[in-house]
Amino acid sequence: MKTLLKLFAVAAAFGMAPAAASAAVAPAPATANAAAPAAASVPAPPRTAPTPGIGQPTERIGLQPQVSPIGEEAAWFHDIVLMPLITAISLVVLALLLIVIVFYRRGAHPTPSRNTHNTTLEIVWTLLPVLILVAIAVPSIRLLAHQYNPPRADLTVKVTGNQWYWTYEYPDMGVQFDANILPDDQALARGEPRQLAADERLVVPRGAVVKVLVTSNDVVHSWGVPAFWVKMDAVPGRINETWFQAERTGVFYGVCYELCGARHGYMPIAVEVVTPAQFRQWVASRGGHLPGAPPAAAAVPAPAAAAATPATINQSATR
Ligand SMILES: [Cu+2]
Repeated sequence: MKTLLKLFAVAAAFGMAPAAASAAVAPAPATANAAAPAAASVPAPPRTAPTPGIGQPTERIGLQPQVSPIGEEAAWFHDIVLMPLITAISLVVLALLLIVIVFYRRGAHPTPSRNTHNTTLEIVWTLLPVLILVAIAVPSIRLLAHQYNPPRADLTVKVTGNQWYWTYEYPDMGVQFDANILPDDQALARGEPRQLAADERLVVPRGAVVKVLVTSNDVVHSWGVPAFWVKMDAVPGRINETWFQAERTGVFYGVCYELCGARHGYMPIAVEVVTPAQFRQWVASRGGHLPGAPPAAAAVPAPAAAAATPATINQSATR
């Protein structure tokens, strides 16, 4: 008995019994120690999977579903104003042609009219096209005005075209990376469309007004995303500006829209729209910092970073 007690005391002194007990209850201490250095670098939020039929071309006829206010206005202009008008004009012209072909052919109408002037008719066919053009001009110019009068930007992104990949930079956040096309097998393995998937995505928060500065390092490229109704030439030696505001989360694809060389068709654009919290986590995972926050914020886990930073991003999220 004495020896047993002695043995137990020795074991306790070496911390064997408590250690075994805690290991049995919770293996956490060991993993916690291992995870401690990793906590400094924030893990990236999980990659969003694309939504079928959204943000990528499908077999449907018409524009891609629009997810920005400008896109919705432009789609309305296209679907409600332009397409019906074009269809109506085409049908009227076709009907006039058919009437002439059927009723005014030589067989049916052997003696042609000698009339050369008809004032009423001339006024009508001059005035009618003018009125139609004015009717188109009003929503058209209004759309242009909205496009070129952006709201205050919540976020600035610089996009640089290269032969044949894109460089993305968040100048206010200290984040920069290149985006290359994903090979077909990798794209399909990730559930992404081939030729449109990129190894790196431009990540932006939902609802934020994103100012996009577009330039090029070599030849003229063009950066655009159809679902946002945004497209801008990337011209070497010049910085063009455009903007978009994505109203829903998801992945939205585009391509280079300017013939720029042999691999022009292989520089896709993938934009991932995430929630503001996920965006903060993503910025931290890239070692970046939100505007106004010290660069050290990169070392702070996401929830703390979220609490510490004012809501400079995505103030217009409620729109
Ligand atoms: Cu290009």
